[in-house]
Amino acid sequence: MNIKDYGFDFNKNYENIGTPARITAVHKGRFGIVSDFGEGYAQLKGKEYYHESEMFPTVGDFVLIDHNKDGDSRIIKTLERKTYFSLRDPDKGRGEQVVAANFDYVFIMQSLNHDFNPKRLERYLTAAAQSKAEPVIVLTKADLTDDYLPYIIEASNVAPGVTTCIVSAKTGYGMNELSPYIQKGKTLVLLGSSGVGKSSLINALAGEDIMDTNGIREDDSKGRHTTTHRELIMLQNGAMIIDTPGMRELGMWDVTEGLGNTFADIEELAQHCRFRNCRHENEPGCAVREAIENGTLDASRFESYKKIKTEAKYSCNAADYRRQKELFFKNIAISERKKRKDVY
Ligand SMILES: Nc1nc2c(ncn2[C@@H]2O[C@H](COP(=O)(O)OP(=O)(O)OP(=O)(O)O)[C@@H](O)[C@H]2O)c(=O)[nH]1
Ligand SMILES: [Mg+2]
Repeated sequence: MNIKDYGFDFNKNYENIGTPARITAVHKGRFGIVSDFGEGYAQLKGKEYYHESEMFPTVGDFVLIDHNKDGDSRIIKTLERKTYFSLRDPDKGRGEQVVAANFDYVFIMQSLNHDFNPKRLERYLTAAAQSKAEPVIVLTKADLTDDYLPYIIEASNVAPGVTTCIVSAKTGYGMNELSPYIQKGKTLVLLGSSGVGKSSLINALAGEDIMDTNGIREDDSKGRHTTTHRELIMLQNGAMIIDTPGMRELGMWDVTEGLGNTFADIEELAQHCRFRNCRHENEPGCAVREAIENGTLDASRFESYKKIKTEAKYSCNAADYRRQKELFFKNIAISERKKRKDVY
């Protein structure tokens, strides 16, 4: 096994710090890893992570470890991320959760039944745009409908220029459309609600049942939250896929940058408003309102933009709040340690 096969391509020589590894799974307090020593488990080295505020690793991260052949290795350092995807962490209230890192493509998945929802698609796209990786819309369970066209039209309205693939893991329909993304050394992350068929897609690509899957509720097509932790899997051809649990709610996190890509048309229009701080409400010379009135901009699309922008603002403030809080407690810990040192 060679860590380069897992996409490790840092130029820097880390030999005197530790062994490079990639995080393949995140469990409670323990991480699945691969390195030149093979597969194993690792835990965080307390000093670096709890006192020197190293970035907590997530699935897909490249890290440096102190290899231990007899038990769990120690993770010393998280290396810089090329791409990452983060959400507001529902367990931590306002905390940020980095869902996955260092992927080349984001598969935004919805199924062609009750799950299809253009508004949700818009929200995922915004977060994907912020990740800096290439988004691909994957509409699953093609075998459940005879007419894909309305879905393709809706998806392309929300995401002009983003590739949409229609697939069925059950019949194999459209699976070859995904091959440009399933390439040796490349990593992709699957995002989508519970039950859309993320794990089933991996099984279909792998040609065997490596992931657990579960039936959805008949009445409303909701999934059963089968996948419970994030995991990176390498396929036979050397492509890597990160499976994620279905997310109940996609919170937005610091998405102001991503907004510009998904709503580029609105941001462009706003440049032509008479006032630079135009709120696009009742101001004279507002190019956005004018576009809505003459029908070139969809009013509901503008509503989504406003809503996401408000959430993003809230999230940015939340990030700031959390940083302040962490700093506060860190300072207390440092002064406590100093006091103890002084006493002894
Ligand atoms: N008809 C049909 N059913 C599918 C297809 N793909 C998956 N399913 C079914 O959808 C259900 C949910 O699939 P999973 O792969 O477990 O969904 P998931 O997105 O991984 O769900 P979570 O792990 O809960 O997030 C299972 O019963 C699958 O058999 C498909 O292409 N067609
Ligand atoms: Mg799953």
